Amino acid sequence: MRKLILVALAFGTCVAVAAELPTEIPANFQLQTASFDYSKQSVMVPMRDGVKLRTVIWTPKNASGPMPIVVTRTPYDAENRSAWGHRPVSPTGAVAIPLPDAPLISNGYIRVYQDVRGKYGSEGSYVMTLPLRGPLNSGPVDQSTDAWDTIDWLVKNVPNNNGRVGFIGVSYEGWTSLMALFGAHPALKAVIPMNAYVDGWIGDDWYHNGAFRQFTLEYVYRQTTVQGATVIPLGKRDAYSAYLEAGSANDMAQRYHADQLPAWKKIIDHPAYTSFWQEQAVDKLLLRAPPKVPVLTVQGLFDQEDIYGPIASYLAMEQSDSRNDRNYLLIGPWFHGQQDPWFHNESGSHLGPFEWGSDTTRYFLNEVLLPFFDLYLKDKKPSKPIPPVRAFMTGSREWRSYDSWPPAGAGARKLYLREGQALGLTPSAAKNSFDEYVSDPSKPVPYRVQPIIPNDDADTTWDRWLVDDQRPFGSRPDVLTYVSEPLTEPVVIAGPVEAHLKASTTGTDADWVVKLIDVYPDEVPENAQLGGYQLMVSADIMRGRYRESLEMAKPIRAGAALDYSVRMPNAHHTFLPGHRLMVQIQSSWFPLYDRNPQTFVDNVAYAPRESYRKATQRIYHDSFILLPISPAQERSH
Ligand code: PG9
Repeated sequence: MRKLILVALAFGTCVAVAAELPTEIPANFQLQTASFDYSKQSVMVPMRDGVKLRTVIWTPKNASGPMPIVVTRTPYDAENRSAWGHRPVSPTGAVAIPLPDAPLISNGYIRVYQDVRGKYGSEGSYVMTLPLRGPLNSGPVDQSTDAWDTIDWLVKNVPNNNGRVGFIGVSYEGWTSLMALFGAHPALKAVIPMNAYVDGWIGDDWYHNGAFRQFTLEYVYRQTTVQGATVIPLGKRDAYSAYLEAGSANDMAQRYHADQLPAWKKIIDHPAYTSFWQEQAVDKLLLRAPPKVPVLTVQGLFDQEDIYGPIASYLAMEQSDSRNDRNYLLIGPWFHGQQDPWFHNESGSHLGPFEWGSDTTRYFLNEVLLPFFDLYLKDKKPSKPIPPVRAFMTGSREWRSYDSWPPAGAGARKLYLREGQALGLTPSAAKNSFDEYVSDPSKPVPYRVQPIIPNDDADTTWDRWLVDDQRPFGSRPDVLTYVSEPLTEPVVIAGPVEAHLKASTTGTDADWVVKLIDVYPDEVPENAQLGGYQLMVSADIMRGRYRESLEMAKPIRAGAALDYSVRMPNAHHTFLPGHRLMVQIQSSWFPLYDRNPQTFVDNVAYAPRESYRKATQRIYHDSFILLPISPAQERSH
């Protein structure tokens, strides 16, 4: 604070002079840490190319012997990532550290977070999901070498460690965890990739079956305009109207200069499943270089960002797990990362209006995560053997254990779309019968009820959208709805769902969206909100131009009835008696996915305004959904 002091000068005049009192903030305040049950330090760890990565290390003080180290490598700020919202500084590590880590810090683990190169406190260049060294990366380093160098430094420099290291992380961090498996350091003994990004084209963040997820614009902008993070100045409360006004995905990016961002360009300039995507698909890489380290993969059934990758990478690793004792899978009823409360601070007892009957997050942390790390990082035998697969079943709301995924005995059963908007186990007798709708790109089907709040707005509910009630959409004239009779017996599905459509369009390109829905009875006594609710159990989109080849787009023959297969996410669900099965079909899911102009253009992301045209779509009644019907025998132990 400024203070005026009157100074009398020799000539008797008075002049006002500004002087400052000393600041009350000490230059070097020493935090009282003597009573803390952990120590925390931030160090710069050198990589082989001289780049130093900021690394935050939490060490419990009261451990009885040498401790294992658990590492997360993140693009989301190691310092902030390792602080827990309600009491980031506390003498008790289990209070100060994010909840998922509390069991670790209280059970004698050293916990480490590191900024990946080029982000936040780390030096070096940032490349989004930097590919492994090879055809897509001619440099000397990648995330596998950074993981190796980090592990090497930690085991040599962190006092009182037991020489064993585990990796864990959600999404991008799940991907960096998987990267540590390639050419793994001998001290890496266990990895838990959660909701990991695995294949950006088939079914994770950027594309689903070739349809572009333009909603990722906010993410790319946030992560790649500055070394930290910043928010796109969208200027709209309803993303639907923002994207519709703009035009194509690239028109939208241009409005915010995001078309200058190299990561954005790279994604939209590789619209087909060419070597660019195939060479970095982690499941394919794992098939080529099977890991020897035990891995526990975590998949969310309602993961709105990476619903494909985790099970895909689990299946790839399963190929080399000949004794079925090294490759584990956990499937929970979670949105993206819900089981890691740092991201959302939400309990795992519910999702939207769905109550699971127990806190599935606590179950994960205490019954799965800790026993897994204890076994492989401490040689501590679990009280019960760890089953290869544990999965929460939605509908019946229970945990089940299996030897493999999909569970043995699951058999594919065809569910046909029939006349009269019905579903049945036998195909329609009528030849060439169909239903049709007009898909109009100037009025695309919203993927949620408007206003669609942008992801970066504080009150976004993006993470819950996969459990939105589908009722508002079925009544649109551009959405076809097929529904079964009420079930008299439970129908259990466990595994991947696939739609086989026979369809035609009057355009030369088309998107096909298929939703498998559980329709609740009109009234649900224990939860009134669920009366008549339409819950998506598995749903996805495919871009028709990739019907014949994922690698090369081809125009669709207008008017021809052609076969399309739509790969859909895995489900683990019981349709209970009294419930009905429903299938909805439509040709847009906006603005999550960019609009298909319905006229073939080179790259949909740059479609000119005049290419967007209405088209009449027909769905023939020999179309069917392949359901992984399961006897779902629980493994006994
Ligand atoms: N789904 C986010 C992401 C992963 C990988 C690449 C880009 C984005 C994430 O939550 O980290």
